[in-house]
Amino acid sequence: MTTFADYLHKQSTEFSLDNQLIETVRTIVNACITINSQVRLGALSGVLGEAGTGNVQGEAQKKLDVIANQILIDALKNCPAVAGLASEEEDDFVSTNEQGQYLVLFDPLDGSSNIDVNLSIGTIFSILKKPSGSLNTASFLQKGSEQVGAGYVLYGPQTLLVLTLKHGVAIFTLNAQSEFILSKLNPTVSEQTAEFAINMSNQRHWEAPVQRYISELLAGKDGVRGKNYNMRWVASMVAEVHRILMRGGVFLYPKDNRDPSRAGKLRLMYEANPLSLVLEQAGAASSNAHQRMLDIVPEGLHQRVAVILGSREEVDYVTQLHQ
Ligand code: P6P
Repeated sequence: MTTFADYLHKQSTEFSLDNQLIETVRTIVNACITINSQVRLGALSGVLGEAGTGNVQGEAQKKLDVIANQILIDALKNCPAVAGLASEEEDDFVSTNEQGQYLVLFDPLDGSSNIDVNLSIGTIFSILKKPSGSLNTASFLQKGSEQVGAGYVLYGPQTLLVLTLKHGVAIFTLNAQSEFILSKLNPTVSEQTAEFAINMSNQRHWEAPVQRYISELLAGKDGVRGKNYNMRWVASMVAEVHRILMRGGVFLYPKDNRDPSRAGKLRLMYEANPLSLVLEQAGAASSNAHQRMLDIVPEGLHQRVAVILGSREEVDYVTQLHQ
C-alpha cells in the first residue's frame, strides 16, 4: 500500500522535485480533504443551496462554492511555498507569501449545479512556477504547457485524487482514515472511442464543423464514422474528464452563437489547462478546435475557451474539421 506521502517522497527523490513544490501539492490536497468532509455532510451541515452572492463569472454562488474557496485560500495563505493564488470565485489574484516560489490556480468546486442533487463535483487545481520579479496578473498568464503540476479531487461515490507532476498520472482513493492511498498508476486513454459528451440542448447554436461532427456520430455505423456511439452528459467537467481517463471518450464544450463574443463557456486557466495536462500525460489530446490547449497564450485570468478533449483520434478529427 502506497500512501500519498510515500508517492510524493518517491516523485521528489526520483525527479529531484523541490520541496516548495511538494509542500504546495500537500497543502492543496489537505485542503481538499477538508472540503470533502463538508461536501459529504450535505444538508446535515447546512452547506447546500445558494449563497445569495455572485462571482466574477456572473454566476450565482452555491454555499459550498464559497466554503470550498475559503478553505483553499486559508490553506494557501498559510503555505510559505505559495506566492499567490487565482480562483474562479475571486475577481483578482490574491498575494499570499512573498518568499513563495509557486502560484496556484483553482476552481474550488466544479459542477456546482450538481451539488444539491448529489451528483459528482470536484476541485480542479493548477500549479505554476512564480516568475522572478513582483507578483502581478501577468505572473499567472502562462501557457498550460508551463504548468509544473495539475490535478483534481473528485467528490463522487469515492473521493479520488488525480495528480500529475509531469511524470505520468497517479490516482489515489481516500480511505476511512481520510488518507489518500495510491489506487492506480499511469492510466492511459485509448486513441479511439465510441463515447462522446456534449450538451445536446445547445445544438442549434453550434458552429458548422461541430454540427457536422455530432451528426456524423449520431449517424452511427451506417454513417461515415462506421460505428455506433454512446453519449453521456454529467454537467460536471471534472467527472466527465475522469470517465474519459478511465474508459476513453471525447468531451466537447464548443464555442456557440448564444454569445458570439465568447470563445466558450469553460475557463482556460483553472479548468481546461489543468485537466488537459492530466489527460495529455495519459496519452489523450485537448484543443480549442484550432490549436493544442496547452499552447494557448493566456490573455486573462478568467479567459473562456472552447474545449474538445479526450481520445486523440476524435480530438484530431474535430480539429481537422475546423481547418
Ligand atoms: P451546462 C459546470 O458548471 C461547468 O462549468 C462544467 O463543469 C460543465 O461541463 C459545464 O459547466 C456544464 O455546462 O451548460 O451543460 O450546464
